[in-house]
Amino acid sequence: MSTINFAAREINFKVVYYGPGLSGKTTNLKQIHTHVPGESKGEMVSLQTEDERTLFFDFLPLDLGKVNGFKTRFHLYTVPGQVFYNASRRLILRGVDGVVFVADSAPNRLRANAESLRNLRENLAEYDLSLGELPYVIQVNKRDLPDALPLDMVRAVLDPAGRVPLFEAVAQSYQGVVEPLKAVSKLVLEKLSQKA
Ligand SMILES: Nc1nc2c(ncn2[C@@H]2O[C@H](COP(=O)(O)OP(=O)(O)OP(=O)(O)O)[C@@H](O)[C@H]2O)c(=O)[nH]1
Ligand SMILES: [Mg+2]
Repeated sequence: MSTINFAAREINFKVVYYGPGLSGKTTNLKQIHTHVPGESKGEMVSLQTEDERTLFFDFLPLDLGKVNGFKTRFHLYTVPGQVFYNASRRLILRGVDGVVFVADSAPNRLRANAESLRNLRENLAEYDLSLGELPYVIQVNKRDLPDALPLDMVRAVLDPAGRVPLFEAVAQSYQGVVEPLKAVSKLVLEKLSQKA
């Protein structure tokens, strides 16, 4: 749910990077943080385990320009992908405006992708939200893996109807990182203007 601060002429949005463990959600935020110019970004906060798995979330605030004189501030979050952190995942989805689903191209993660998507739907339902009504894009990450699954196979599992914008990525090389963020933020802004 976007919040508007009229005094500061600022609109805040929340975008959540969701997906199975180790699919590359944190890597997306790190890469964005590395490449975005200093004046557009705030501090990145990462709460992680000793082995760099996300424990609660990562957070990165980004300014993505002005709309009708209002500064648009996007709050990017990742969820912890490990199955047993579902309470955190659900909490992080509170007030979400848009979702980037980060899928893993590794053959042995096809099922984990599908399970994470099912878990996302379930957790959204707790807030009476559904993917059909939410700005939502898919990033198929780790396209550099020599045994990466064919894109069509990943799509068949995650979006059989072919309705969701889908982007290939090698997040650790910053390939395909900006496109899904741009696409989801555009959808979020469009949705806001429809409401206005
Ligand atoms: N080959 C390959 N490895 C990647 C890519 N992107 C990320 N990785 C690696 O995948 C591993 C997991 O990346 P993270 O970004 O920590 O994954 P995560 O989704 O945040 O994992 P959780 O926090 O446990 O949910 C790291 O070793 C990354 O370097 C990619 O495009 N290709
Ligand atoms: Mg992580």
